[in-house]
Amino acid sequence: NWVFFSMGEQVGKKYFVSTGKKMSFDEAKAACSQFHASVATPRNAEENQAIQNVAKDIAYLGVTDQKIENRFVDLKGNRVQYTNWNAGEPNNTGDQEDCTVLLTNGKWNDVPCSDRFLAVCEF
Ligand code: GN1
Ligand code: CA
Ligand code: CA
Repeated sequence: NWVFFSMGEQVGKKYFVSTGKKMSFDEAKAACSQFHASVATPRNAEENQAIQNVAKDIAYLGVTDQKIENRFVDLKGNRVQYTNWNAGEPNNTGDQEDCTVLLTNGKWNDVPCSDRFLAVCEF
């Protein structure tokens, strides 16, 4: 099952690319790891902007609060220092939003991990 990537953007040693189809967060992790990449985790405004540039629609980031509600961590479980939440987010709508997407305005929103979005991978 091939996943296609569009042209990416480089920031420092990181290279960001978007998947060309929508998928759940688990599928996003699998799609990125298939290429020895991981779901993108912006560490600063410059990386966030690059991810926004490559994502042509709302896209998953590698940021979750699946273990402890409202404690947002990266894929290694480390609490994220840089965040860029949209106004009113994270709001854990329906008590079931434990994954994070980058909106088209570059701001973040927490969403259900089963919902399907594009994903940005980082190499
Ligand atoms: C969306 O559609 P609604 O209002 O139940 C969004 C939430 C946001 C909310 C902001 C799946 O929820 O994450 O916090 O808008 N749900 C999804 O108003 O994107
Ligand atoms: Ca949550
Ligand atoms: Ca939300």
